[in-house]
Amino acid sequence: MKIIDAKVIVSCPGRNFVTLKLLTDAGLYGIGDATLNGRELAVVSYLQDHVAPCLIGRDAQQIEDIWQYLYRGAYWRKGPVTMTAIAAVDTALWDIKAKAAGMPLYQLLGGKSRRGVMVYGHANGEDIEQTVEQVGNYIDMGYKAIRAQCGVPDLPSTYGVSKDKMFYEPAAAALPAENLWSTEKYLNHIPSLFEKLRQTFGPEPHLLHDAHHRLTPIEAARLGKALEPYCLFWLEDAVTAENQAGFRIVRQHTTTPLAVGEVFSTVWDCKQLLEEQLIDYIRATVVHAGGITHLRRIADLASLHHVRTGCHGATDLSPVSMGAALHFDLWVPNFGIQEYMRHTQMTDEVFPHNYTFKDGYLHVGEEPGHGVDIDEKLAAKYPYQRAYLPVNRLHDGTLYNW
Ligand code: EZ4
Ligand code: CO
Repeated sequence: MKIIDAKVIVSCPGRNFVTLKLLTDAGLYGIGDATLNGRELAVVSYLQDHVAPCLIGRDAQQIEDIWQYLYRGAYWRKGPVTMTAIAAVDTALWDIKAKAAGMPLYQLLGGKSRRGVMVYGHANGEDIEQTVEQVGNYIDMGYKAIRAQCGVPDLPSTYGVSKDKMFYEPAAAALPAENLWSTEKYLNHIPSLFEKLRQTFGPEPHLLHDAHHRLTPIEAARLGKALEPYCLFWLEDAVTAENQAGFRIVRQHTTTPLAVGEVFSTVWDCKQLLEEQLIDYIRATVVHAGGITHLRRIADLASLHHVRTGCHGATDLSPVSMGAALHFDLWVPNFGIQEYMRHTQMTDEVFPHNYTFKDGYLHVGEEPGHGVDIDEKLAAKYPYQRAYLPVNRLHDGTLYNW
């Protein structure tokens, strides 16, 4: 079964998505997500100019060989642009293989390990009261797990807090917005949010929080300790992880479970974190960490060290990523949870899919493949619009982590 065409489709149904469609001489095609938020066109060029010419004529069934060919063959290894491009090819090839086998993708991976995929939703508000109300809404919708973020007094904007309660979209400006950040104000405020949430909703709902890479290890240790009475499911991205050893300090001080890895692109980004058991959940995803072929290796290493999966699933990961992730989640033995930020109706229409939400779980359909398609005609109606994530500055103007 030969690959005869590799189409890179760029579309902006409310936000930008890059999608790879691989076509074969058997009439089967596969779809992969290639969206790298704020750097979309770098992956478009990587795929169009450098990957597509090497794929034409290759056997679509040789997923592993093509993965190695693109990873080793580039000579320049790793990095988010490379790994997102490889991921798109890999996801499309798994889609094709599953369609050829006449099976939903999870069957090829080893079948179901669970009845459904527990997901967490995003509750946010300008203040504690609003966030509490939003968490209540998610509980009413059936969610078992909710991430809670809230505005910080004296900071005009805060990560994760949006006007539209169902759809948080940080990449909204044609040039990066400049936000203000204060770790002191944040640390003083956040524990009271979780105190209020536990008072209101009791011990049952899983509560999560994302610090979005803004703390130093010792600050993260303080936050983790302060949150211990409220038994979080996890504290996410407390610290940037280029220096994996930094997590040792956090780990030594707190029993709050730690999650990190949405920006990771290979197993090398988390080797030490996993081997030293410095985290509890690994957030690497299908789309940014080399596809199912590579994510499976990360999950296997994680499982040796008591680390479970918690794949990234924000709106900048297209429904194609979500579909592929759900098949992965259904199989992976050391599954933890899946992030699920709902897409807008406009996005859902461009990417017809068969996954459904019920009682806090997502379920995939039984159709062959990963179950997500792209409506190319509709996609063509929404041309690319340049959009950047914000940057953060401290009060004195110093550029900080967003
Ligand atoms: O800021 O996906 O947990 N989710 C997140 C996301 C990220 C965006 C960046 O593109 O941290 O909201
Ligand atoms: Co995050």
